[in-house]
Amino acid sequence: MPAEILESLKQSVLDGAPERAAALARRALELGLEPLDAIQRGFVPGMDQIGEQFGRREVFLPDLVAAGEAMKAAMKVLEPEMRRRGVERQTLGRVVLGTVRGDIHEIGKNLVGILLAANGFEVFDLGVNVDPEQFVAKALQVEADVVGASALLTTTMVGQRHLVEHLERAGLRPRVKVIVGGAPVTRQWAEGIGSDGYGQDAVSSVTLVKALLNTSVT
Ligand code: B1M
Repeated sequence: MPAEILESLKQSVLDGAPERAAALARRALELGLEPLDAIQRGFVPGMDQIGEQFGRREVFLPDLVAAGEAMKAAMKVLEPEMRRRGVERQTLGRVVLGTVRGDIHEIGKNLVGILLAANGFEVFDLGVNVDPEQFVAKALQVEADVVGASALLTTTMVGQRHLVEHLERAGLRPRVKVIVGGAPVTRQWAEGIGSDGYGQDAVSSVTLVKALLNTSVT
């Protein structure tokens, strides 16, 4: 694994440089890096570092915005490649995804969606700032097997609890499974709100959804 390219991917996020991030993502593919490795071992450490700096007030909101833009530019390059490499197969199940109300963080949720799609699930991504009612309406409309809610803020995690409650009221539980994830979310929280599972990261979320739907875990 060429350490320099991973370091430069990370640096492009820290510098909030979307064009450089996209160019480096292309370079990483040319060098034979797996797109997921480029994300998880290059760009995400940059996001984690800028997040920590923001927490310590060493950088400010515009820096966070710029880092997010850089990561999104890189994802635009890597996403089609991940989809292309996903094996074509019959649909394993339907998953409705979104980030809960009041929360506009989308990068982790997008990654979960991309990997689920690449692994044979049909994904309906409602985007960010999604009301529980919207999740329920979409789940009914597409006859979802799983609804997944992302939350990145401690203040918006409660939206995941609301989602479980709304699905129960709509009579969709326990048939429709609920998974939750996001940086502040824990397994304990996931269990406490009555969801069916905690997705720690995008890769384990695929395993989780497969296990919940009793499809073969690969
Ligand atoms: Co924000 N932000 N942010 N931010 N931001 C965090 C989350 C924060 C931890 C930074 C910090 O202070 N250290 C902090 C939250 C503190 C807290 O509540 N615990 C924070 C804050 C405070 C804020 C604002 C309130 C700042 C302000 O305005 N003063 C504001 C809130 C806006 C809002 O939502 N209402 C805000 C805004 C933003 C930007 C818009 C600038 C930008 C988002 C851009 C975008 O998404 N388009 C942003 C960013 C980039 C971050 C950090 C730096 C990075 C998040 C990210 O994309 N990580 C973040 C710090 C951090 O998390 N390290 C931070 C990369 C991504 C791949 O990882 O999202 O964790 P992650 O997803 C992982 C797993 O969590 C999991 O799988 C993913 C892939 O492995 N996962 C799931 C996620 N969702 C899942 C769902 C699942 C399963 C697994 O099933 C459904």
